[in-house]
Amino acid sequence: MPLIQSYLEDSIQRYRSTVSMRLGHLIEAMDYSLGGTGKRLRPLLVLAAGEYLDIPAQKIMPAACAVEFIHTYSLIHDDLPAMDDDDTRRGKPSSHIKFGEAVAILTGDALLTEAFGQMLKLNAVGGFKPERVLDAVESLSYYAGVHGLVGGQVLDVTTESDSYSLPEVEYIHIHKTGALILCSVLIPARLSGADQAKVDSLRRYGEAVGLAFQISDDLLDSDASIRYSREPRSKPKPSYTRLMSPSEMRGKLNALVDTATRSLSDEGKRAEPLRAIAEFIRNRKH
Ligand code: GRG
Repeated sequence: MPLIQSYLEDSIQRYRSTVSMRLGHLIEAMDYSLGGTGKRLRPLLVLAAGEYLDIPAQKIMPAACAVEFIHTYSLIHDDLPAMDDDDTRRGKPSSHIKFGEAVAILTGDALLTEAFGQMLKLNAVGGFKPERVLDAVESLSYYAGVHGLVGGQVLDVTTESDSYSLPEVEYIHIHKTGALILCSVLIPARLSGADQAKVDSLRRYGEAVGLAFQISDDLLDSDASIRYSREPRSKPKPSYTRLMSPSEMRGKLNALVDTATRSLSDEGKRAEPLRAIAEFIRNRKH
């Protein structure tokens, strides 16, 4: 965590020292939204998958930073009045409350764009071959874009139903929440050219913890099933809470975490950070 924090701070400092002073408020807004109570789950997954594949953390920090940039942009945009309309995020006023909607939208845009700039540093910082970096960039654009995060969010905000089915809810969550989590463990695999068995185990792990994380989020959020933002207020939103009792959700969460840890069962000590993250998701209180 201190490694991730200091890499993010250094990156912000580099933007600050290289842009015109007239853009200081953009960098301040990027810094502001990256800060606060963020758990850094996705960059931690990048480093943990790196450990699993024997990649030193220092070499993949730009990828860890890139997934946190994309996650943070998605939070900023999700909080906007046109989407979830949330006034607070990471324990403080949301970006659009603090900086206004236009700057918040552009701050999200900047983080999304700069995420790909960070990925391109993997050659110079990590010594990864350009073709491996391109493989990793391909994964990031796939899972952050139409086939992943953005696609899932579009379905989340445009699907209106009083009775979501379980497949509908899972489809949205696998894309909106799960895709970037899965991508975080696949990027190190693409960078290192890992063998198929390792890629398969990371994929099974990433898919399971991605969905487990959403269920844990719904369990912690007593308002998970209600859409407050748009009129009419209190519309149902796609959530496990509408379809399962808390104990059924807990059972599914446990099964997914077990699947995740089982997928790493032959891997010994190198898999410990990934196992610890899966257990954190099982037991999280925040
Ligand atoms: C705007 C394209 C776009 C996507 C938005 C992030 C998102 C998609 C929606 C947020 C709604 C939400 C609460 C989803 C549940 C899962 C989730 C992404 C929770 C927030 O992630 P954490 O808990 O946040 O990892 P921190 O702040 O700890 O990084």
